[in-house]
This record gives sequence, structure tokens and C-alpha cells, in this order.
Amino acid sequence: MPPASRSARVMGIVNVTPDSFSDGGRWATTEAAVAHGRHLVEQGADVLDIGGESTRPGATRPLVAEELDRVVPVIRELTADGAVVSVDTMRSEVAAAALGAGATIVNDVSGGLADPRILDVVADSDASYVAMHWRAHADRMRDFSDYSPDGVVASVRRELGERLDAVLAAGVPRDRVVLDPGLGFAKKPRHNWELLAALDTLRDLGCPLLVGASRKSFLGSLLAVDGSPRPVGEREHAHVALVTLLAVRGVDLLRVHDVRATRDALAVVAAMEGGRT
Ligand code: PMM
Repeated sequence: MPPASRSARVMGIVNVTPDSFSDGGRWATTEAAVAHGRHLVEQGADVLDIGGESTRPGATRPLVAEELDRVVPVIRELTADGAVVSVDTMRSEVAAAALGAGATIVNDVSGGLADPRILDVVADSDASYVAMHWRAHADRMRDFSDYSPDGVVASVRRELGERLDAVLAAGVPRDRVVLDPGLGFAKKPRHNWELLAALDTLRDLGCPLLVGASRKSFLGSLLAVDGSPRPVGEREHAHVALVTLLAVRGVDLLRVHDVRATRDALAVVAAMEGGRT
């Protein structure tokens, strides 16, 4: 028997945006987002990921002031409750304000490429940093999904390794860095599956791994009927199957919309591994 894996931690998603692909507009006011965050904590989220910019393919960027207005009040309220909060942002100004409001993790989908000063903000704090594999902003990322000649796994490993070097060079200690393959970001459905099958290759980089698959279009494509993708709201069963496998493989953090379903999957994994009777 392989040794029991350490249980994955669950990052619950709170998108304070009018236009996210998965839940756009549902939690777009401070009150709705705070209530949603509290609900996710009740369901067992270890971390709440608060974002004010939609990164769905084709999305246009909000102004910095809009992004600040969306996330800072929500972070202030949820951290006052005692929640562990990460801010999902690519902007140094937003990261700094979020850390000032009580966030302790910066989740940067661009891994420091969109705004390199974000690395200095993190280095000057005690915050942890999630560096995701990314190639371009949402309005252009479809043009960046060519991974020849090396293939997606080798390319993502190399490019994430370069980001890790930049993060470390900025002064962020390695034990505060988490890496993420960036499912759906400049990736065709088969790229996501290849990356998921080869996660150990990324683990070689020496940092914990975060995976965000929840409701993404590659699950919709997998479950398509006659070429019509499964709608966003009907992908959860496949997602639970996936997070179960990821937990067995020792992924450290799961970024999810449905915290309860993910918690149930983790309970099954723990029971199977003898962590619970
Ligand atoms: N995906 C989205 C947004 N932020 N952050 C990380 N670290 N990893 C991801 O895969 C990721 C992310 C887009 O999904 P959403 O619109 O459902 O939040």
C-alpha cells in the first residue's frame, strides 16, 4: 500500500465579478460575496479566494479602482470573521491593498508576468504566493495555446520553473510558494488532461501544487453530446471524480466552487486511506 497522502486543503471561490464564466454576477455585491464566503467556510473551506477580475476567455480587464472596490471590503469583512483569505489578482496595487485588509495569500494567475511588482509586494510581506502557469491576458490567451515542439507538459514545467526562479529572486522564500498548472489558461481540453496526468513532473519543482478545475470548459467538452458541451452548472459530478483522483495523488490545494462536494470526496479518500474509520 502507498503511504496515506496528507489531506488536500480546499480553497473556496468567491468571484466578486459581474462576468465570471462560472458564477458571474451571483456574488457581485459586497453583501452577497461576504455571505457566500461565510457559507463556504461553514461547508469546510480552508481558504477563501476572493477575486475581482474575470479571467474567462475573451474577458476585458476592470479598472484598478473597480477591482479594489470589489475585493477590499469583502476581504476586510471575511478576515474580521477569522477566515483565511487569498486574493485572486494580477495587480500589485490590489495585492498590497488586499494584504492590508487581512489577506495572507496572493493568488496570481499570471505568476508575476502581468505586473512583476506584485512579487516585491509579496516579498515585503509574510504572505504566501500562488504562481499559476499563464501566457497572456484573457482577451488574447486563445492565440497562445501552441505548445510545439516540446509539448504542453515540458513547456509548462519549463515556463513555471522560470516563474519560480523570478519569485525566488524577488525574495519570496520557497516555502511560501505554491505552483499551479493553470488549467484552461491558453490550453485546449487535451492540454489540461495531459497536464493532469503528469502532475508529478510539476511536483519536481519542489513546491506544493494547487489545481483549479472546477466548472471549467474542458469538463464541458469531456461530457459533450453531439458537439454541445455540458453546461457550466452540470459539470460537478465529473469535477468530484477529478478532485478525488487529485487528492489520492497528493495535490495540496483544490480551488473549487462546490466546497461541500469536495469535502465529501476528501472524506471518502481519507476513509479509504485509513485516516478515518
Ligand atoms: N482559475 C480561475 C481563476 N483563478 N487561480 C488559480 N490559482 N488557478 C486557477 O485555475 C484559476 C484561478 C478561473 O476560474 P473561475 O472563473 O471559476 O474563478
